Amino acid sequence: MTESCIFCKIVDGELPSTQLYQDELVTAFRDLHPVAPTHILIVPNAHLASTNDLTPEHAEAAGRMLTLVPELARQEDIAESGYRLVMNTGADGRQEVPHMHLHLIGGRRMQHPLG
Ligand code: DGP
Repeated sequence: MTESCIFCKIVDGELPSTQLYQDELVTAFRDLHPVAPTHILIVPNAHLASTNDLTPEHAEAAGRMLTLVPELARQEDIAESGYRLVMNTGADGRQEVPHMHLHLIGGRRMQHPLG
């Protein structure tokens, strides 16, 4: 846990969130500023600033973040209609919170193309 990190605090329950899932590796909760009817953030419980910090030892947590997606998508009833997965990294990627996270966004038709 990094003391000042808001997502670490959410993982630890020190900050409130609408939590949808938690296990020993990952936590999923609703985004505070949703851009679509479904907007969920999936984070590793252990602090990683961004995808730049990923190493092979994080493979299980990173894999869990992805394999959780279809379960959440079915719960949100967007598995069939579709959704977008986004991971922003660094300034050019417009990452605002420096704890790696995967956005699961759905419930409306996305803009195309990316960018
Ligand atoms: P990004 O730009 O990829 O770093 O996205 C950060 C997201 O985190 C953004 O969509 C808003 C969300 N967010 C920021 N602070 C909080 C918070 O305190 N609680 C929750 N649930 N979401 C937050």
